[in-house]
Amino acid sequence: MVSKRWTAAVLSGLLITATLSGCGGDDGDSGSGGGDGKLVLGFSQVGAESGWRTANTKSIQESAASAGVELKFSDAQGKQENQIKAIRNFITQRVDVIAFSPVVESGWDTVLKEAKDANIPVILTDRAVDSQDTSLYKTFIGSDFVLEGKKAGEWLVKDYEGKTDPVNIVELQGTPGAAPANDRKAGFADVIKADPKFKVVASQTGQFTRTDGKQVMETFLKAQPKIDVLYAHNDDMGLGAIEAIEAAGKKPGTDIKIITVDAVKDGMTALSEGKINYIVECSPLLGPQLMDLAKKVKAGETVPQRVLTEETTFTPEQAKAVLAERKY
Ligand code: GZL
Repeated sequence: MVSKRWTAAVLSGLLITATLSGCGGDDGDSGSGGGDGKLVLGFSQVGAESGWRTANTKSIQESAASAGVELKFSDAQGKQENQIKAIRNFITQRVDVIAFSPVVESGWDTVLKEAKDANIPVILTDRAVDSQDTSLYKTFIGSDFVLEGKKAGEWLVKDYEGKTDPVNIVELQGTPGAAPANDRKAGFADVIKADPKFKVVASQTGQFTRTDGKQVMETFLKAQPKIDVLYAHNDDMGLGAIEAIEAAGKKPGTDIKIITVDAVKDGMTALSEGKINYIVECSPLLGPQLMDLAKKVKAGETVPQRVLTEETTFTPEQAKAVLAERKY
């Protein structure tokens, strides 16, 4: 007959073991650590709005697999409330590290404080947040969107050097409130303000999607008597706009010059065909660096507050030369 005392001793022993095993991986931090000692990374992705996003998701998923990281991946379908929910789930699941691409810049302090209080480090990827408290995240890996906007503006200024006629520009903005939309707009405006011939006659969001880019360009074409240039905050909106321009019987890249950002395959193809005149690259291939940063953060190593991604620009001739080898 098993004594009550023996049963109580066994049960309390099991309880202690269970509690200890839930306390963290090899360095005893707060994260759960995968059952097999793998780093567990919770990632909240914006959605699947563009070719860039699809390539970014692929890079993260493939890099996690090759780095032996257990990835818990959540697609927010473009909604901040879904990202906040996902981050809270990751906290409940006691993942080792949380990473996310914030769909918009504002409204993150509360949930980031919850992660900090749970002692779970956070990494920002791709897009920034406007939190004043930079202790809420360990590092931000992504592009300089203001510089991307400036590069777009500098090409336009050079392309119209010596000309004096007014240049009417329409702008397809990214998602309202998103860092790339805010910053690409600011960088571009900052450069073209130097010459009064440049005038942004219409600027509206195309939500970074091809469909919305086409619809908004249709309204621009109906409303504007003369459009010389389209500046689209990403390739996908530019590609949608090309459909609208061609449907209106105009030649994209010739009747209306087009500048976009990203340099995804479809954009680079249109560039090589002369339908787009200039593309500013924004690399989505953040996966390998993210996995490296996550491992360092979990191990308690110091990481840079800001990790800038390397990127360049392309003309049609340059696109033709590299198109075959492009990874996304
Ligand atoms: C930029 C990224 C943007 C891309 C768009 O880093 O956040 O979101 O430029 C994507 O194509 O939708």
